[in-house]
Amino acid sequence: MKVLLPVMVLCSLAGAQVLTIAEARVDSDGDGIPDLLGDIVTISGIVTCETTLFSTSGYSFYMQDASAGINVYAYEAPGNMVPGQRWELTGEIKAYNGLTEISPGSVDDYSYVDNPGMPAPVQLVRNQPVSEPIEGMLIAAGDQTLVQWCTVATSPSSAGGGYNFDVWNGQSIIPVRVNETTGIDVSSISEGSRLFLLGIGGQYDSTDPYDSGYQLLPRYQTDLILFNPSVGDFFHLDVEGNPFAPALGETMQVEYSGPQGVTFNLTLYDRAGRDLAHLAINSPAGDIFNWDGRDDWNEFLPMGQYILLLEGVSSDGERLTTTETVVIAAPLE
Ligand SMILES: [Ca+2]
Ligand SMILES: [Ca+2]
Repeated sequence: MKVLLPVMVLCSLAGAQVLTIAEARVDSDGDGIPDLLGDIVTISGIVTCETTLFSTSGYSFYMQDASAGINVYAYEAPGNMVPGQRWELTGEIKAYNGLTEISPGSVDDYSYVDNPGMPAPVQLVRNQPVSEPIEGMLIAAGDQTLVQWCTVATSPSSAGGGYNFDVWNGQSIIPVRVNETTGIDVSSISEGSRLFLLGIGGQYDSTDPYDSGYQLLPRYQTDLILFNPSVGDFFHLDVEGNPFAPALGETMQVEYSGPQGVTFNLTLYDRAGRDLAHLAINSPAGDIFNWDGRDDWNEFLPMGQYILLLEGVSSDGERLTTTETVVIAAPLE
């Protein structure tokens, strides 16, 4: 049964009912198509990028309120609209390859509200992908305060007027779509690069039921922060975030290094002395990385106590070793 929403009755130029953006983009039947498709609605939200940033002609940008975000796709937009401002606008709800849009007809459909500044990004937790509820919102992938970066899984490749690459957020892949119109230079990014990213949650899924193809859309060069940690040149092994529960997606940060010319082996042993995970093999340099608690067979290790052994061998054969105890914990109920 189709329920007639009161908004369609009340919606008029004088005092249109303002929907939250979540209400405007609601998909209660879960078919990947906004339930209000084709309806004219009024929303109020903060603009999170320049109005022409994602378009080659016309306007394509994003707005969000506390509830959700949405793409604004239009042939007209006010020239004085800038990121951080809140505007109210009226337009038709549309969908394009899974991306929910609102499409105002003319500049008369926009009105300035106030200037609260840019909203804080939605911070993805470790292993969290981009998904429908955060589509259209400003998102941070990789957490600078926790020093948990994303690792580039595939080097950028040129595609459809821009670049695509994937990053790992823990164990989840996040496709990153760099639009040519943003002018972002990806030449310093390659497989293995460590990144903290900001961007808008987007979707490009050409097939029903429109439940995949979520991506991150960086806006500016400064939305891609390369992380090149310094690990020093003294022989050391440090672990942080120990004990940890890999079953909850927790990771342990491991840092090791030593003087120039030393090659490193980093190996995890159980208490019976079996080597289970080779985390560095003849590595010519130190490193800092997040370990997800998997062994060489890509299986999560059972809870218990383990020994992490760092061996360094200098060019003249001198051998250095140090160890850390690692505890894999069970998830708390
Ligand atoms: Ca629907
Ligand atoms: Ca969608």
